[in-house]
Amino acid sequence: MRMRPDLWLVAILCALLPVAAAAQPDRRAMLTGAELRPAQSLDGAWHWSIDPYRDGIAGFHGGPPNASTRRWSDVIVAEVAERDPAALFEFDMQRSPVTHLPGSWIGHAPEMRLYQGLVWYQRDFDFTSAGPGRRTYLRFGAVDYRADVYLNGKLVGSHEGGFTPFAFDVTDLLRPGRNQITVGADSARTNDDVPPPVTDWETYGGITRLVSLISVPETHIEDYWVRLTRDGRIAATIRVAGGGADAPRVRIPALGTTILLRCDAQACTGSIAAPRRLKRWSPETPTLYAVEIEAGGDVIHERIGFRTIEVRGTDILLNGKPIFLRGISMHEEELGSDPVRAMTPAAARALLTEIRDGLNGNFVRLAHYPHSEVTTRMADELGLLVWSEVQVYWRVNWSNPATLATAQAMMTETIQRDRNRASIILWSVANETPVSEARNAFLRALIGTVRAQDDTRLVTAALLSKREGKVSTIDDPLAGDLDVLAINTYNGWYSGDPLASLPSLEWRSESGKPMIFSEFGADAQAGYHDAAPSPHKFSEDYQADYYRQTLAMARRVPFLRGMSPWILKDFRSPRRQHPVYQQGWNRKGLLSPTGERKQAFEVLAQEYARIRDSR
Ligand code: GCB
Repeated sequence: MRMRPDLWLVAILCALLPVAAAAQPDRRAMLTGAELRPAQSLDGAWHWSIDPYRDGIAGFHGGPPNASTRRWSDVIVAEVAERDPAALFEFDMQRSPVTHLPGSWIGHAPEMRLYQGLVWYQRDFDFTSAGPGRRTYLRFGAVDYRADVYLNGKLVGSHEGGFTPFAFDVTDLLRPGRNQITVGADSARTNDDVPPPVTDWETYGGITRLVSLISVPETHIEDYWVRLTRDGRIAATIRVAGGGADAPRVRIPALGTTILLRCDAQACTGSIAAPRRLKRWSPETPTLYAVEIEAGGDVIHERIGFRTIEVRGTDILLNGKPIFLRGISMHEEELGSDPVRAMTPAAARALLTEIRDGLNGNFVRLAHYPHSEVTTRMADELGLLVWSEVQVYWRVNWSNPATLATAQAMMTETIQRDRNRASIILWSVANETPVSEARNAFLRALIGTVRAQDDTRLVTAALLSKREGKVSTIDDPLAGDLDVLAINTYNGWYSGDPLASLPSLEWRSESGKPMIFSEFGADAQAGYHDAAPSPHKFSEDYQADYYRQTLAMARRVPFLRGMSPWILKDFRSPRRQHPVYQQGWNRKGLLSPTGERKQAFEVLAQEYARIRDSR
């Protein structure tokens, strides 16, 4: 039987496709500090169109997509259709609805509220040459979960992960005048992805952080890290792209200090003894220094704080002094009845100020994935210590090397983006992951990734504990690999323990390491008061009493060095469907979605004032 000529063509194209993919230039770049560079913002109005069957990615028999469904084609559909009566298009991005980015698609239209899958975005922009000897990068703060990026009809590259930045060198793809950018954002995930499909938070698919075009000199700073080491030196490491740079250096004008760097094939490094007049960053004095990082003709203007963090026995030492972490956990969700995960500086400031000034806190756990750079920079400025974590949550596919590689890439992108932030003291590799050999090996490899890239911070993970009667122990074999142990515990909420019995619960640990309660909490519907002697679950009274009793328990744990109860604000979670109390929200917030304080807020605030004043 003879094959139809058009199918031959498809077969040949399919055979060539892997070769074409392999021949794609690798345009990826880290571009640390990208948000500090002058940029052409591509935020604002974008067209969007759903593609639930992914017709824009592949034809329905596999193979390349049909021209009639290829959303990323460099055409103006209406013009082509006008000229050619036989032209067939089953999309028209330029006439599709418009939304304002960044922000998840759950806010685009009511029917998008629970959409999971592929959404196409497109916009035009004008570009005038960046000038000779310059490179231009297209940079995204985050696209949740997978992104395929096309410029003027060509695939530029892809990214997976949802919460970390990525940039592509698009110098040779830009044209003077009108350019067209198309992004396929796909939120669907499997157990091979990180996080897996089942979590306890909203997915917030889409382009959720800033999009920009950044032009830099041919020789430019790709990555930099300036920090105070535990032996009292200000050290700098920078990586330069685009050929050798003359005399790379780091200047801190307020200290009258210049660090001259020497380069080898990998990086340029240098250090000096920290000057005596250096004011160390701390929650009480969050001093940030203007720092200029220079290589060749490229300069980055940073603001960096200097502090040390280490562990001695069961103590956590900040700048050499024991510290207790008075914290709270937080999801990336702005205050308001209809959040779309658009974290502006004002939104981050409002949340973090409630922690610092409202709760008398000095610490925030940014759960369960890397939060926006806006938030970590705001924490630097406001003086909040930060726990930063990657979304290795509950059950990912521990035995799949590709899943591990994804988690390692996320960790690397997070560390490279944020290791200049003094506020971040803890990298967390996982949350509530059930113990198994495969899981232990996976997490040990991930801990190795962290330690290889940052020897100035502490490594932790939120672990499960074992309870027998009134005694809880930490029997997780990972404890030996971590600097700080962290425990999520919900006695009195998920267990039937009467609240009055909580203070008599005991905690034991053989590890000799500091422990923090990374979570405890109870749901309360703001405004539901139940003054009965035994208030019901979901009332503010129950939550407040739960806090009183759990805090009484915490006071008796000798090796406890901090806590980040669950959670600052109610957050969207599709698994929470009690029609009276939850309506799609996890109600363990101390604040309602719009920021009203529940009774328990004051209970925790008083405890933190007591701890602060007793030290
Ligand atoms: C946990 C999880 C967190 C959940 C929380 C809860 O242990 O780490 O993601 O939201 O419990 O409310 O059940």
